[in-house]
Amino acid sequence: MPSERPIEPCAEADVPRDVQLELYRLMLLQRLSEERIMALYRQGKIVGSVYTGYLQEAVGAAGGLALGPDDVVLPINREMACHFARGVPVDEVLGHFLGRVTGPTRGRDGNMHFGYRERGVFPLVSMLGDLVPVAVGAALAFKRRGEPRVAMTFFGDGAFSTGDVHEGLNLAAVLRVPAVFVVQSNRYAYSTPTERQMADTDIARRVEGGWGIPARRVDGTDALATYRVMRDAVAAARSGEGPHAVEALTLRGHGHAAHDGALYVPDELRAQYQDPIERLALRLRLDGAGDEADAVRAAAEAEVEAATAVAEAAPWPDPATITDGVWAEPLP
Ligand SMILES: Cc1ncc(C[n+]2csc(CCOP(=O)(O)OP(=O)(O)O)c2C)c(N)n1
Repeated sequence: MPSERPIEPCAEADVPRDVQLELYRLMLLQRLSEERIMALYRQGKIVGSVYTGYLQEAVGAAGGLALGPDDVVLPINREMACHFARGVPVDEVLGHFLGRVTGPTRGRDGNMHFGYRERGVFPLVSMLGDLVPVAVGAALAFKRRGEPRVAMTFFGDGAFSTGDVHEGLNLAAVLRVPAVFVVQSNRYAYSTPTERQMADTDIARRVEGGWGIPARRVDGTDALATYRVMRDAVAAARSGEGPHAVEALTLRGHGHAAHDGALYVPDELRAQYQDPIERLALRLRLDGAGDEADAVRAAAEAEVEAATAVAEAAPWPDPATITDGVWAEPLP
């Protein structure tokens, strides 16, 4: 459970009301979809394991929303809201987890390893940090073609300790590509606290000092503040100022995955982090948009409910198609 303290609203910010409501909607879609996925997992309907972005929803929502329609995004497993920001239907995501043919991998995976090429969403690979060089490659292509497009990717504090991240950041800085790197500093990598896996936990300062990439730290539980920082980073990258980075300070609200009760997270630490969805809801209410926020919540609940029914009714893949999509050319 997050903090028992009275909810602190998001700080007032220069973010249009419709964008605030869209941030709220995207965070809710992630929260409600993941709650549903956890329930289906516990019912034995989803195999493997389940990872959530509980308490981190603002980061993926803000990043996804800060991008333009021609940009590309490379989310990992804590940023489901990014997919929704790109218009991915909820029933397809749920169908994917349930292994149904209607999901983006047509039943070949039941985890976050999926993308939507036509929507500019690159699929997750599980090797920590490996999406960073891929994002740099995409951004380099945009730069070489003279296209005003941006690539954004996400990684955790644990991934920040891998070599690929550093090679990717170095290349991005040298080539001044239009990329935005978002670090989800959520205090833990599995059960290892950040301060036990790196001597200097100020990742933004290290990115800026080490590679000369402008980097901003932001409270990742404040969706409006996070959105503003993302929006500025995307605009700067797009206008030819080279790569930018954002370090979002959050707490991984659940365990690493469904099997992990996160009993190693002390209550005092949990008390420092509030629910980003409740923080934005309170800001909207204080600003006189409580009814609109309630309507957004009701619509999101109805959407996830309906999407669950669609996904559970969807067919399984035909075993005869098992090799479809595995090779570029079908074998004779
Ligand atoms: C290169 C590599 N090493 C180890 C792992 C195993 N592994 C998966 S997730 C994880 C911890 C990730 O921590 P972090 O990057 O902070 O992300 P979080 O899970 O906290 O969101 C580890 C060590 C991996 N997937 N890839």
